[in-house]
Amino acid sequence: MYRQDNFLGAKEKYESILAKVPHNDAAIVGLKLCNKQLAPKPVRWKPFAAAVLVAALIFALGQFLINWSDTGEAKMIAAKVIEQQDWQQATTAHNVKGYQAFLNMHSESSYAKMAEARIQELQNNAEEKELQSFSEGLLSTPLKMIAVKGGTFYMGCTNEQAPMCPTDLQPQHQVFVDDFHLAQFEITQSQWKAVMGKNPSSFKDCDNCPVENVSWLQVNEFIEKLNQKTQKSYRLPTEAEWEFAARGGIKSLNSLYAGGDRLTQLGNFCDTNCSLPWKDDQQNDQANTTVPVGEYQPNELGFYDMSGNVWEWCSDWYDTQSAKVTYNPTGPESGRTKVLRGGSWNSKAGYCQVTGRFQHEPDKSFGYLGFRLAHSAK
Ligand SMILES: [Ca+2]
Ligand SMILES: [Ca+2]
Repeated sequence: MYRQDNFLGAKEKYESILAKVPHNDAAIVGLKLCNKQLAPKPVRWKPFAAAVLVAALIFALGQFLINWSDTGEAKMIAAKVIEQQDWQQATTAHNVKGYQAFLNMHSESSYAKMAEARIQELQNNAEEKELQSFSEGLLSTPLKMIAVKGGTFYMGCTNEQAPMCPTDLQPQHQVFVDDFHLAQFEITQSQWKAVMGKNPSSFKDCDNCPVENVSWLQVNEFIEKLNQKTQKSYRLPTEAEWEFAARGGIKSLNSLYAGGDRLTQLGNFCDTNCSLPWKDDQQNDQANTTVPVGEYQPNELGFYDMSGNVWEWCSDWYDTQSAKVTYNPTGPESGRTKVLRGGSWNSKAGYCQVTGRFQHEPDKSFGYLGFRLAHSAK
């Protein structure tokens, strides 16, 4: 500022001299010098541009960092936290609506498959609640009917049944059965007596042993009388229903016998105690003839003695198996013999496999033939 004032003062002085003496060379040179010094300074563009560029770069970097934090790892972490919170909410609610809402929001989540499985499980449970097991109290011993949720299965000679696969179990074929009820135990002597009055069994004095020595026709008389008493519609199971239940239904573990692979724990067959020529010399099930129902282990659905004790009449006429896929098959329209399933105290182990089949004319009765009851779900 000081220098500017000096140059202004000098400039006025030189101008004053030149006004009087226009050709004064010293004043002319002095005025030029003053004008040069007083002229506005040009803008220094280079440093300014560099500063602007640096500022812009810093701004851009800031923006990049802000954007990176929004779209990168931070965003992923935030999404995971939300997903975890939503999953926790769904599992706390534990209902179809909650898991469905979770799936709608997080279809790609690692919990998605679990959510789908839980929805399926909840829906199945809801259906099972509608299909209740029940007890028939009119008989001396309550008749417990287990609800069997319907489904699809391969009937006949499936891989695990290889130890005994006669031609009438082949080929395995797909079958669908609807919901139904099946008696937890073979019908006992006391239950038979409560309806029919007499006990036809060969091995008497055992109220809780299965009734045997009953023909298919006699069994149907029993059912008719029971239905009159109870105003229900009991019936024999179809062969497909029987096998589906013996295999454990939708809970099947694909065992050789009903409930497992060790027959001595599951049922009474012709073991070392048996007096018949085909007895098994290696295995001991602790029983010679019939035993009270429910003494061995149950299968996946809670049914007892579907392997062994007494053969069980089914509603079907006997036929060889068909390769066709079938829905609620009921067997041929007519025939000579009726189907029996599951083996008995006098059978080889192989007949006690869940596929074990036998047949008799409907009017025949023997000490190894009994039955259990079925009831349609609707
Ligand atoms: Ca036995
Ligand atoms: Ca049986």
